[in-house]
Amino acid sequence: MTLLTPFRSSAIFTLRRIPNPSNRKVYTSHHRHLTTSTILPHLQAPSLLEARNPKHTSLIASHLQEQGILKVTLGFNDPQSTYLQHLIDSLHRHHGHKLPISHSASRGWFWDVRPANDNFQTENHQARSETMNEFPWHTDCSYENPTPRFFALQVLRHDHLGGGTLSVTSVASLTDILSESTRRALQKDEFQIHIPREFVKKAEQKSITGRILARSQGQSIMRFRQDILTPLTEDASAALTELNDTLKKVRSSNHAVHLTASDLPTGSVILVDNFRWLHARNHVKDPERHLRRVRWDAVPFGSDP
Ligand SMILES: O=C(O)CCC(=O)C(=O)O
Ligand SMILES: [Fe+2]
Repeated sequence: MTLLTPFRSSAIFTLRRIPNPSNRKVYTSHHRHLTTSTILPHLQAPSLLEARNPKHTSLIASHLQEQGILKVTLGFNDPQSTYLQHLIDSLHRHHGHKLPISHSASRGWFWDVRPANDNFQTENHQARSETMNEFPWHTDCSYENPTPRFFALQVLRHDHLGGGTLSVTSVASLTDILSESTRRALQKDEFQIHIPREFVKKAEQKSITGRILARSQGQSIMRFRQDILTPLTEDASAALTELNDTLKKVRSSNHAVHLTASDLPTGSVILVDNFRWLHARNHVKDPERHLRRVRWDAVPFGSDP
């Protein structure tokens, strides 16, 4: 059985104040009282069978389409991420999502986000997701085109020492507070996006050039990671400065949702539209914190006006 329950946690007050990115009604009739404010949809998956249950997978697909973010609580142990494997396969078969790209033959679709001192998942290279560092606001794989539209994080062990809080902010609310000239400049192909060394696939291609902000299906979408961006014009540079200044303020504003370990405890999964939400995490304190990540449905950025 799939239950649609409001997100009950200490974060609910903050969550209620987040504008709905799609500005559309998000709940069915008996939940209509919730439509004026967006909260993180929360589903239960009592067993692995839910990942192939048409009702459950359709709800997931529609929440990803509408709010672009949701949480699922797994009612069973899933150390191999079989729920996400089956779920993404169902989204592919029945809802048109493209399958993930494998990281490697042995690890397949999945990547472990976990502090590591050795045994890195890329040979001889520690990825930033293998550190305890804070990650500033970003979208995943902004240097890739096509770019994965969705990602999910399964919490295998939450941070037991109070670190590793995941924050999210919607592109819709972010663009609302940017000036018109900045919005316009961010939509021009005047940004060089450097491909981090460990992700360069063709030696001759070390960067891509394009826009940071675009429209897709009537909504604002973004790809962004500050440390790999070079503006190519003065307008682009001024726009990037305004965007960075705005993002600095967002963390402590009511535009950001902060998901602590009590919001995303061990056994939860968060699924996110990587084009309509930016995310960040603060410093990890628990060296045993362990998330598993998967990204799927790679599509060209901004090709669908
Ligand atoms: O550790 C987290 O909470 C988020 C990790 C992340 O953003 C990433 O691996 O891209
Ligand atoms: Fe990320």
